[in-house]
Amino acid sequence: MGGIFINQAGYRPDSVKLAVMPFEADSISVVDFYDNEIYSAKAVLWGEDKNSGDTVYCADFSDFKAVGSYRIKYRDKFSESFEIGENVYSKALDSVSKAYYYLRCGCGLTEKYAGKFKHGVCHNKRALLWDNREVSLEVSGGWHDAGDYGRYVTAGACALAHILYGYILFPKAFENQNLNIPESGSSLPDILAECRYELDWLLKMQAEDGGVYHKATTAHHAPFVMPEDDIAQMYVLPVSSVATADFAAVCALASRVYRNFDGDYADRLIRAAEKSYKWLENNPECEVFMNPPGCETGGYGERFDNDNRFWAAAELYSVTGNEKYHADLERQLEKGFPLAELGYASTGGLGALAYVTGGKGKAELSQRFRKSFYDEAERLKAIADSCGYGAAMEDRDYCWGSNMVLLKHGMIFAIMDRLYGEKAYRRYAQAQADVLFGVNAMGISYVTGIGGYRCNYPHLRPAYADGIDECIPGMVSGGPNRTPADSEAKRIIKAGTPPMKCFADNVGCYSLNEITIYWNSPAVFLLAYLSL
Ligand code: 9MR
Ligand code: ZN
Repeated sequence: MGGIFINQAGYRPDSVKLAVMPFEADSISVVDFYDNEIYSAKAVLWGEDKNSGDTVYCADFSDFKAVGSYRIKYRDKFSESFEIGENVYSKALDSVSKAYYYLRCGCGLTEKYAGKFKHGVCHNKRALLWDNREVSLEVSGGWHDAGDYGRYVTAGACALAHILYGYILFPKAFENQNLNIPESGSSLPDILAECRYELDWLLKMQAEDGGVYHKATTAHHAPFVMPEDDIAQMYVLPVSSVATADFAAVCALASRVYRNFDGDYADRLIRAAEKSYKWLENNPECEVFMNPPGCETGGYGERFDNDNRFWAAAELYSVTGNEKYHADLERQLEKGFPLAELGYASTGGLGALAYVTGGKGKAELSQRFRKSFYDEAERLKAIADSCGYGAAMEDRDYCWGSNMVLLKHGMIFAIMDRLYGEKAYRRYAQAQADVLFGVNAMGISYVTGIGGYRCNYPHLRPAYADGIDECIPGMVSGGPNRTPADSEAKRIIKAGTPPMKCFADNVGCYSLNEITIYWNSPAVFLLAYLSL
């Protein structure tokens, strides 16, 4: 890791470029492949950084713009190597996008598309309804959620939302993508073909009456075996109102996006969304999901569904313009929830995005959503300014999956620029990507396959069971967690460790180093923005 921290995914020629050092330095130089010093910049004391406990020095080498491959040097210390080039973020975008192909369930991964990470067909047997074992359902397909082989509706909807809103806002970033997936070369952009794989599974999770089953998993997490070797019985767990609302929202969103490519598919999606919305109307009470006794896979528990119902109403309004949905979303808004949250557990910001990208919004509400994004961006900017590494992360943000928080904050900055022309936030969006790719107190790139010093041993079953030392690329690790929750992490992370250092690239540490589809997806969004 060298001790000089830079963005190991690289920089575009015009990017802001900062090297950060947790030691005293008064200058740095940029060196080429032969270690010739070809540029130098001043390093200055930034100060004490609270979340890392480091005394941090910074050097700004933004004015160095020559395309090429370099390292940063100070005396006998070097950074990892990095590139300067126009396409560095499109390459990173391709990598985090391709990750979804590697997570496909219900099919085999062939050598043609997966290379050495190929594997056999998995999880394609019929699943039993948890509550009535006489009924079996065909729910194969979709993406494995994470390090485990479960498939969860709210998690899937959240991942799809980040990617599809990213597509709506930055279509050009995806135009020439070649992900080398079976659908490559069709009329559909590769990213949309990949998302369709998940959407087709989601559609199977809708019950006859429009309610949507919460998840399809085995009763317990599989041991660390390849997906095709996980042959335990699969179950479909009960309907929840959060899953149903998220399903309605994301199917409506997808109908907007796929309309331009495949009218029949778009029709199918909007019909499915409307059917689930009817279920929500008929079931106004919040039906939370809790694991029934005997089922120990992820719960994705949420206590309220107003934000989910709001998102569904906002998306259906954006697609149909039907005033009924507008009245509903206004009614949900009265319940009060954050309007700039973009996660699976709090979807108010996704509803706001649905509304403002739909083009049908009313001025007063559009203003309100703009203000909520703006207030959040200003709050986060102040936090980033008070971090030596530029992370818009408070102490409490270093939770399970903290890289999702980091990237969602990057999304807020990107939204401010893209939707409202507030260009000054770009450097803050860039800074969150810098942190992800190495400008952090561990000096590590949290994305597998990217950077010389990077995560390589995430809690990801096939990555372990395949016996290949090199990890499947493009996977975003959960990141530092100041309250380690698994026994391995509790053993490794000593009490009093600063939040930004509560991390270990260790396969056993699922509360620090797992991967999930909804930690990759905000990276898709942010990198799409940064690539343009
Ligand atoms: O991402 C989830 C995290 O926010 C929770 O704190 C954690 C404990 O409930 O669960 C995480 O979700 C896991 C899910 O339940 C099952 N698949 C793997 C997910 C990532 O660890
Ligand atoms: Zn599978």
